[in-house]
Amino acid sequence: MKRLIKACAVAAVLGVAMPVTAIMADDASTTTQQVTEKKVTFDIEKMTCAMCPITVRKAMEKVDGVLSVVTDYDARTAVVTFDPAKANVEAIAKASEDAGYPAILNDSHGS
Ligand SMILES: [Cu+2]
Repeated sequence: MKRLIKACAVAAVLGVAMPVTAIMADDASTTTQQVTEKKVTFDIEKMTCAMCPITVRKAMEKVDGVLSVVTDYDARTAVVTFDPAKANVEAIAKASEDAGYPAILNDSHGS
């Protein structure tokens, strides 16, 4: 009796695990195909008033290949989405620095 129950439990685990694996693999391939843009977060410590994030955003948006800039004044961050074929982290950080706001790449947010 006990053996039967064990076999059922194994089958149940396999039955659950297999579809999950399939879904994960599907997600991964979808993500890989869509990597035509990159998203990075910069820490911009010098943002000291409500106007600063706007200045930073405008400076970063001028960089060719930058698709979107979302600045967060409270967190002192700028989340930048860009086309890696046209723009790069260095160019975006420099644009911000030139505007008076040195931007430091924040890796902890992932990409
Ligand atoms: Cu300001």
